[in-house]
Amino acid sequence: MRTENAVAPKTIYLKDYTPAPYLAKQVNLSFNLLPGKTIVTSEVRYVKNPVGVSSDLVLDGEEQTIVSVAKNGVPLSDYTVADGQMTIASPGDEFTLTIVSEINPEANTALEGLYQSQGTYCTQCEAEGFRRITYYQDRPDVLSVFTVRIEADAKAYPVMLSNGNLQEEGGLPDGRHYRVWHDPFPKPCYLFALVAGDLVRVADTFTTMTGRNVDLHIYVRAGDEGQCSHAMESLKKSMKWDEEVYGREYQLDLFNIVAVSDFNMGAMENTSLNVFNTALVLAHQETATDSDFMSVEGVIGHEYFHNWTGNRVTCRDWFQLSLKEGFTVFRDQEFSADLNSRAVQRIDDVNGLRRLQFPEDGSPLAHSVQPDQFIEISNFYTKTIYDKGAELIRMQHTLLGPQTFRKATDLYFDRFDGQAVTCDDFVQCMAEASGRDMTQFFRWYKQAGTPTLVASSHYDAAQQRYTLSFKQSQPETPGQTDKQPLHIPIAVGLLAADGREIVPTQVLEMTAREQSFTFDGIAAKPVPSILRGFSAPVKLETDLSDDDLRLLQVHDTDGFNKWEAGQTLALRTIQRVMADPQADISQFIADVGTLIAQGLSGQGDKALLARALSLPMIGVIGQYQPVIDPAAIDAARSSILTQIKRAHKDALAALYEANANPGEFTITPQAMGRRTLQAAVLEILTTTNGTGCAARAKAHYDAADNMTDRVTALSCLSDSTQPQRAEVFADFYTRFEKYPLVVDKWFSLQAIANREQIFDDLASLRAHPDFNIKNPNRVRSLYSAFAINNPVKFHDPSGKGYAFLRDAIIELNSINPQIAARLVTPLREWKRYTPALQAQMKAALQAVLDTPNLSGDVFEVVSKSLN
Ligand code: 0A1
Ligand code: ZN
Repeated sequence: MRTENAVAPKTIYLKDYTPAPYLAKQVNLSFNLLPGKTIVTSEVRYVKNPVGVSSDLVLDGEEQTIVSVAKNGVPLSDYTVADGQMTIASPGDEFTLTIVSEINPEANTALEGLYQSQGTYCTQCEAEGFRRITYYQDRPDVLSVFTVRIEADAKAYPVMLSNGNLQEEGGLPDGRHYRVWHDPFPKPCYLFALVAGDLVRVADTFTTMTGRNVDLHIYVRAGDEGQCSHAMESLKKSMKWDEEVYGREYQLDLFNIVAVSDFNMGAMENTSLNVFNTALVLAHQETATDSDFMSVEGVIGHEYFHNWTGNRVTCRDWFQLSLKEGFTVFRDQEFSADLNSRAVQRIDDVNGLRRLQFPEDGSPLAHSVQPDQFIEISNFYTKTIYDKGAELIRMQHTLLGPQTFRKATDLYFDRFDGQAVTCDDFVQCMAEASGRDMTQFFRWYKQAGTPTLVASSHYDAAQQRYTLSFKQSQPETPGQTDKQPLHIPIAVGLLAADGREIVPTQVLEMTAREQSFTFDGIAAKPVPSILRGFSAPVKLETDLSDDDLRLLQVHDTDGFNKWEAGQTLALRTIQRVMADPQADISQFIADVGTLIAQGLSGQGDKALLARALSLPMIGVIGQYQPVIDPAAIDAARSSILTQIKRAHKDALAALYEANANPGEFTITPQAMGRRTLQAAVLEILTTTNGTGCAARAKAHYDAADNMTDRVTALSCLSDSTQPQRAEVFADFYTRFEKYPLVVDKWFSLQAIANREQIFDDLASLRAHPDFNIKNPNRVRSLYSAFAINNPVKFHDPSGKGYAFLRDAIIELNSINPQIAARLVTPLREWKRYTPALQAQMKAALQAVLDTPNLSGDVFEVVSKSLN
């Protein structure tokens, strides 16, 4: 018996890809789940790959004890095990390999492979978790048919699930039972899943476009079954949407979702057995906010859409991760846009991109959407792979137009169903279906960094000709200094001085470093609306005047750019106040008054108005500063909010009242719009933190009949020094202490407080009996909430914020390396901050790097950050 554990960090390169030496024809797995140890028997029929370049079979395996190895039923000792791999030299053209090994799911705190969450066995195999279950070629281009037998105690584990269809079940001696599952569709091992536990089932059905009935089952812990209806409705909507928009039908007769409390990410698309973080399944008005409801809908959609984009067509290697993730994010964004408000969805998606992906793209960890190298693939589940990847798909959709894009995706699914392919294959389908040359476009996949697009304009009255000129440039990023110009779709419309649209949206295609586009027959100097719908993920700089922006803010027909014009005005105002705290910003304050008046007239979309009334967040503003100083941004932002409140107090109070809770809870876009508008108004009204503010926020809490309103009140009180703060937080805890997802909110809402005693608060939250370092949701609710959503105190000049995070990273390094590595995120952008902050952030990173026994995950992000 031998055990293999630590594996030294090693860089893997895309250029080194070679096909797998052996194909796996059939995989039979058998799990004997016993307390303290699980025995895994894997029997695989291997056939030599005709295009393989080596004749040695190399299997990946970690964190397990090998009990026996046999070839064609005969014990085999002629193998070597080193560095997480078992090598069998030239085993032959076709043979069956049987490996018995022992694993310990109960002791697995990394939550990769087979582990337990509150007594339920579950798996997480993407990206490289399967190797913690058994020795196998753990790579996405080895596809096989899986048959899985599970055996366990019948009382403790009445539910036992795996992928595909139930083939056989029965009782066994000693109170045990077994089930056999068979998935007829070949799949890579990262899509394998197993669940065993004492769970309750919520059931429904869906009839597909060809009239087949699919059973839909959601499994949760007893007591949570009343919180599944939104997830179930979202699943049915997703299945229908994929049929209508992409012509994609579900292929099996059963679709299972299981919710677990301990999960490193949001959810996982294992074929017909999705495993979800409870946070993305459970939703009820009393415990979930509107934004939770939206996330559940989006993520249920996301995982379901992976059935085609990820599972039926999968990735050749992990450098192609965005092939499935970028496309699937684009699909879930469009699904949410179709179901709710397209403009609101786009605003929120772009805000997220700017706040989280742009900083990544400007950091030492900047990487391209199809990276060339990595050490630990789990570090590459990034905003760049997911969200910038989605922008790349969106640009192709824009360039081709919806019909041709659909032709291209049909071609993609037809050609590659059942195969493991590359991003290049995807773009090739776009090229073939449209007859376009996409070679230059592909640079978007290879070049990291957020491009800057500078626009200027010229009007020639004599010729009645308007010219828009653009310059594109790209920053240097690690390992990439010589960037080539990109193919950028720039959606543009023109407005006349009276606000009429004189040229409707056109997509200009920029391919050179500098390029001009002319519009003829333009009778007077127009105002351009540039980059409508945020048609490319760039930083746009224009020569528009404040008056031009004001015109767009009122008249633009593009909902995104209408909002964007207001945000640009707000950004300019914040910059003015940062340069001179006494600056005259009366025009801006008056413009906000116009928006409030518009709200009082009852006109317009409330969700859009709420977003128009919200100043850009500190993280977004920072992206436009050459050197980021969060405290200075916050001071300017607060001063503007105070001026808005002083100038418009009565109108704001009236707008608040006009949008009071009508007493009947729904989650329609209109109802959510009303709540979010009321919240935006309350945020301004409570900005000065006096007794009146606290009383107002407490009244909002007392009147609440749903979690959205409660969270609104708590976030308005969180910075407060008034006595109501403690009262409301205490009441909230007492009411919801039995609901872990709500207790997460209780932690977060305190961690984001911008107030003097925050470091004492953080220490007591860390010491609170409900804090559990092994539960990723709880870790995120304290540490990520603080480090990402409390920029002022995280970047406190004392360095205490960095030290708080540093200690958690070091502690988690040995418990859950994936989560530890993810916590490093806010530190890696250290070079963008003021010199004093930089030095402290760097020191925190160095302290982590100096920690003995650093995991590959943490080593990679910390060492690259310090480069
Ligand atoms: N493919 C999943 C994300 C995912 C990735 C890795 C995981 O392991 C910790 C879990 C989930 C998705 O895109 O939803
Ligand atoms: Zn995904």
